[in-house]
Amino acid sequence: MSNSDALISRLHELQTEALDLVASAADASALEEARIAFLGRKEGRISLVLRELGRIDPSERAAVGAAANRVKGTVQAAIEDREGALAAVEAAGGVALDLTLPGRRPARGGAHPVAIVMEEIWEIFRDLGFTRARGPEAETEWTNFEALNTPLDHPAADEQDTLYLKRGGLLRSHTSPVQVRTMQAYEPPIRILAPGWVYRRDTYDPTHAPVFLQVEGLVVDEGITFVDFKATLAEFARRFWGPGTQTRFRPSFFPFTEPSAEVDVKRVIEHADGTVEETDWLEIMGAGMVDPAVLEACGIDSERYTGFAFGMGPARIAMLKYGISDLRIFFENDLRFLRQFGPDGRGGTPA
Ligand code: 2U9
Repeated sequence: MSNSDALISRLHELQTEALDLVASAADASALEEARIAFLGRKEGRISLVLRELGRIDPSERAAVGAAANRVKGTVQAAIEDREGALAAVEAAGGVALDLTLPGRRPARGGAHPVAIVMEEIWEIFRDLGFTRARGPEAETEWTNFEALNTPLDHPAADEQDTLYLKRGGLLRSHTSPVQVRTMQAYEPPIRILAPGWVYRRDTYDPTHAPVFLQVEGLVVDEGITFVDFKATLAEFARRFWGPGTQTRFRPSFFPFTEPSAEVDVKRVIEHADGTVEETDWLEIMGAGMVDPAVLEACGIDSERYTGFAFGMGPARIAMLKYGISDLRIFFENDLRFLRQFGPDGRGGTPA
C-alpha cells in the first residue's frame, strides 16, 4: 500500500469512529468534545493525520487532501445534524424524537350536529324543487314586522323581545324578511328555503338562546292550496324522520299566515328485535297559508297568487333527533360532544 493509500484509509477509519461518537453524544457538551477530538485544529485526530502529508510524494498529496476535506465535511455535517436533533429533544421537554413511531393523525374537523340537521333539511327541500335564499341579518322594522302583518305595537316588536340597532334598525328576529325581499324582487312561482341566524332578546336557558339558526320556507304560485301545504310538509316529515312518520296539523296563530298551524310528528321506530315503538306527538314547526295582506305588502297580487310558509329551528329538531335536553351544549364546542357526530358520524363537514 502506498503512503497516500494508507493515509486515506486511516482517514476513513477516523470518519467511522467520529460518526459513532457524534451519534452517541448525549448532550451539547459531549458533542463539542467529539468535535474537538476529531476536527480540532491543533490536536484533532483528522488534523494530525494531515500533518503527515509532508511525508508523502507531492504528486499524491492532492488526492489525500481531497479525501481529508470530504471526511471533515461529512463529520461536520453529522455534528450539525446531531445538534439539531438534541435541540429538538430539549424543545420537546427532554423526550427523544423516535422517528420509527407512526405519524400523528392530523386533526379533522367534523360537522356540528345543528349543521348536519340544517343540511339534511335543505337536501330534502332541494329535492322537492326549492332553491336557497338569503338576506341581511341587520334589518328594518318594515321587512321584519310591518310587511309581515305585524304592527309595531305587537308584543313581538317590543324592545323586550327584539334587539334594536341605532336609527330604527334591528337584528332580524326570524328569517322571514328574506321571503319579503324575495317576493319584492321576483315574480312567482317562488319556492325558496331561507336558512340563517336570527336574534331575540331571550334569556340563555335549556330551550332558548339569544342567537340561533332558523330555517323558513315559502311557496307562492297560482293555485297553491291547503292540500299542497299539508302534502309538502308531510312529505318532508317522512323523508326526514322515516316513511312511517305521521303528521298532525294543530290550529294555531301567526300574524303572517291564515290559517296557521303547528305541525307535529309521531315517529315510528323499528327496533333491531322487530318490536315497533311509536313516539308521542313532537312539535317540529309552525306554518300556514300566507296571509293575503302579506302578499300585497310585498307587491304580489293576492287575487291571482296564493302560497304557504313554514318555519323551524334546526337546533330543536337536532334535540329531538339526538335526544338532547339542553340546547346550550350546541354552543359549548366541547369536542367530546362534537366528535360523536362527525367526521366518523357522517363523513365530515357538509360541502
Ligand atoms: C312570509 C310569510 C310567512 C313563516 C312561518 C312560522 C310559522 C313559525 C317558528 C318556528 C320555530 C320560528 O324558529 S322558531 O321559533 N316559525 O312558527 N314561521 S309560519 O311564515 C312566513 C314567513 C314569511 C313572507
